[in-house]
Order: sequence, then C-alpha cells, then structure tokens
Amino acid sequence: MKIRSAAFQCSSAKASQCPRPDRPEFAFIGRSNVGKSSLINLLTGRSGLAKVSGTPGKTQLINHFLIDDSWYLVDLPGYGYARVSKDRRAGFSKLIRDYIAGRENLVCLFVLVDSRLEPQKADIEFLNLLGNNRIPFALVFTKTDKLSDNQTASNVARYKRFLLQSWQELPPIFITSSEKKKGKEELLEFIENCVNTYASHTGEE
Ligand SMILES: Nc1nc2c(ncn2[C@@H]2O[C@H](COP(=O)(O)OP(=O)(O)OP(=O)(O)O)[C@@H](O)[C@H]2O)c(=O)[nH]1
Ligand SMILES: [Mg+2]
Repeated sequence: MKIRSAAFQCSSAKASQCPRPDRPEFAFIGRSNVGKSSLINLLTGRSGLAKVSGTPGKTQLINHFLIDDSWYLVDLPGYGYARVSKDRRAGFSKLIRDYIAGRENLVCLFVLVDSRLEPQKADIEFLNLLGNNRIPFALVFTKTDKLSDNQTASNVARYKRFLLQSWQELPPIFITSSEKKKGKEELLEFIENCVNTYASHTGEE
C-alpha cells in the first residue's frame, strides 16, 4: 500500500476529545524519544507531519492524522520519561490509559522499543497492561541503523526469549529504521490487511 494523502486532524489533551471513532485507527506508543513521530513521518512519506525532537517528551497530546480519508494514524505521548514532573507523568499515563482502554476503533497499537536496549521495565509493564486489557498490539524495533544486522537479529532474539517466559505467543514484530527507511513496506502491508478486515467486519466497502 502507498499512502496517497495524510493530513493532521487534531490534538487532544483528553481521550474524550478524540475524533469520532468512525474509522479504523492505528496508534504509536513507546518510551519518550524512541522514534514514534519519526516512524509516522516515514510511513506517510511526509517528513514534517509529526513533530520530531532530540529532546524527549516532545509529543504531549494525542495527535490524529487522517490517512487517505479513510483511517487514522495516531501519535501518542511517550511514557517512562523521568525528567518531567510527577504531575505530568501521572497526567501522561492517565491520558494513555484512558485512550487505550476506551478507543473502540483502535485496531492495533504499535509499541515501539529501542532495538539497542535489552527489555526495559517500563516497556514490559506496558505490554503486561495491554495483555491484561486484551488490547491488540504489535512490537516495533526502532533505530536499527545504529546496529549491525547481526546485532539487531541477536537483540530481537533476546527480546523474543524474554517475552516467551511470560507470554504464550509472540505479537507481530517489525524491524525498522526511520533513518534508513527500513520496515515501511512491511508495516504498511500489515495496516492495509487490518483496514480491509475492519471494513469487512463493519460492512463498509
Ligand atoms: N538513528 C536514528 N535516529 C532516529 C530514528 N528514529 C528517530 N530518531 C531520532 O530520535 C529522536 C526522537 O525521535 P522522535 O520521533 O521525536 O521520537 P518520539 O518517540 O516521537 O519522542 P517523544 O514525542 O518525545 O516521545 C530524534 O532525534 C530522531 O531524529 C532512527 O530510525 N534512527
Ligand atoms: Mg513524538
């Protein structure tokens, strides 16, 4: 699939302010600075669409982007960034929790993890929260341009072994680099299949 049009729709400070849930939606989440906004720009082919920053905590609202007039990509604030105030952190996590628990049109949540790191506590806690709430998700390894192919494969294998200690099956997994434009086709194909399945279930098109 190739994205033909991508437009910023709105920023929401509360889950209840999000657009009407009348079309399938895919959201990107992960620790601050992991590369969520960069990946949205890679997928849409528009480098300035989602705001990217070297300073963690750039995205603080729920940002909806309307794609091809038929589905949403959503850029979420990061979690697990310690240098914001406690209030802010609580605010972030309530915003995120409200969003994931209540968003009926959320088809898949892409959880981004830094390919260079071993499983991080905040990520594992978040994945467990998703599992407990039966939220469909996929795991996306980011910034693989910073590693050799061998090192990436070995880190991904380590992550899978870790997950299989407590999960019965693995989620869909994607290996990406926004810098090297890697993983774009695979992600878009996955999204396309999900959009088609969603349409067939809701009786549209
Ligand atoms: N080398 C490399 N750098 C990347 C990649 N993706 C993102 N970055 C860099 O990582 C930093 C953070 O990227 P963002 O896309 O803003 O990350 P984010 O997860 O949206 O961050 P917050 O909105 O602050 O939570 C920026 O300096 C990006 O240029 C990648 O694939 N490779
Ligand atoms: Mg961001």
